[in-house]
Amino acid sequence: MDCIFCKIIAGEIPSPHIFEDEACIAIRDINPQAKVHCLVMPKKHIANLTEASADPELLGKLMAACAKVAAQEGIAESGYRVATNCGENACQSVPHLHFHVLGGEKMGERMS
Ligand code: DGP
Repeated sequence: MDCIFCKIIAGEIPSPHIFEDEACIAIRDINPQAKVHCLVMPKKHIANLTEASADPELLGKLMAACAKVAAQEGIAESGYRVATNCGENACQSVPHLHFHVLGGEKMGERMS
């Protein structure tokens, strides 16, 4: 499958895995939109949140991983934002589910 995140997970495209467990990995976003901007993604190819809703156990693991990554990055106390873009109107650009973990600075109140 021609999926850039599957290639990063497989190590075919270099991008340090800053976190890894049995279900997911985390990397730093190539185009950071905050001082800390990481991406948490399942090892298994799943297109987006709609598709992942069939596997709530996996979604729980991904949310727990987001919190672990935030702690590892030192932003758990100061606060952070977790977001996922799902589909065209949300401007999802990589069709492999990923959660953005953003923080390290004060962010805007608006989500859109
Ligand atoms: P989204 O627009 O929600 O699908 O976010 C995709 C994010 O993935 C975007 O913020 C940039 C990031 N990204 C795309 N390609 C790469 C890559 O090759 N390496 C890394 N580290 N991040 C990437």
